[in-house]
Amino acid sequence: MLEDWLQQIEEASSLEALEAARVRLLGKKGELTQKLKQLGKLPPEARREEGRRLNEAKRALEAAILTRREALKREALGARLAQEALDVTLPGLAFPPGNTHVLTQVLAELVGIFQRMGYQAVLGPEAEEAFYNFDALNIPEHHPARDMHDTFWLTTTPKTSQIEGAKLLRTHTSPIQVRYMSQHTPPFKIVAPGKVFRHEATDATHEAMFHQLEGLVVGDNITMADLKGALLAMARALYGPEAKVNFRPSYFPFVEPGVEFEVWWTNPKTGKGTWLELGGAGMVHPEVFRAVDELRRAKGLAPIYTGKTGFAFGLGVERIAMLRYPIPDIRAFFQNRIPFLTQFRGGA
Ligand code: FA5
Repeated sequence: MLEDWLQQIEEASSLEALEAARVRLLGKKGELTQKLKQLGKLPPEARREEGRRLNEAKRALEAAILTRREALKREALGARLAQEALDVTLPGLAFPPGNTHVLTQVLAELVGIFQRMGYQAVLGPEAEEAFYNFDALNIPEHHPARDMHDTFWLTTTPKTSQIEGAKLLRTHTSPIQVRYMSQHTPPFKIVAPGKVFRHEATDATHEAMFHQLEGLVVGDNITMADLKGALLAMARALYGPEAKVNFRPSYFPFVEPGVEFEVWWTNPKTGKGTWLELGGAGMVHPEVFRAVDELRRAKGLAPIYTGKTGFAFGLGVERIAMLRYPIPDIRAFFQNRIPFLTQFRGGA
């Protein structure tokens, strides 16, 4: 009888089967338990003998179950280890390379074009003082651009830049002109890339946040011809040696004369050409030089800009990228959709 029971335990091929055998033999209604319960029905002599036998059998079974359980656990662990073994010769998981944002690529290309012409790249703050963004650029107090509807103000006292420290998110990169001139001596050539912010409704060609590249050249006898030469060189670098530039009279308070400049762009798909407006430009307004000298005086620096000449330009970077690829909707730049972003892997 015991032999048979021990065999059942030996033959249990899994932890579940072993548990089933334990219940079958030692559980509440198990075979051995039943026999123990029936001891009372035996005559006293036989009861003692049978009781001893059954208790020994019980201990033997319990020991056998414990041993078998350990063996089964070891087996299970061995099987799992074998299954999970690390094959170091398997090929690794593909890790797709990242890439810089298409606008970062275009900005780097633009800055590179001007650096090769001897320009230095500089940066200015995105949270700007109203004085630099407007007043020093000859944009007067009542100008509509200063309205709450057009500008993200960071202080509760908009428009009145007389109030010390009135701040806003810069609406263009032009304040860098004033910041740079107030600390540096001409002649110099600089470009300044960066984000700008306008409180306006967005559509396929307008965003509330976009990028500009500002340019400023100041020296003796700088003329409109120098401005035109610089922008033509940029257009050729961007669109090839056949590129053409056009200047249309326009108005910006901080330049005189002021222009909007366009490049002749041939759509690679249709082969058709059109004039495309890229940005504003012009000769630095004498009022800007005057404001800079006033600022320099206040800082204890020599007022050296009166009588200088210079040109400035500011162009929209999204516009250039949209034409290049082409990208039909400006909002695609900032939606962070992976399929859009990874199209520009070829770049820097
Ligand atoms: C300016 O911001 C002047 N500071 C440019 C300038 C600099 C003129 C130096 C003279 C001298 P404007 O507001 O036109 O100008 O903007 C310049 C370019 O930014 C536009 O030609 C356009 O390409 C781009 N731009 C303007 N508004 C948006 C917008 N909401 N979304 C995307 N691009 C815009």
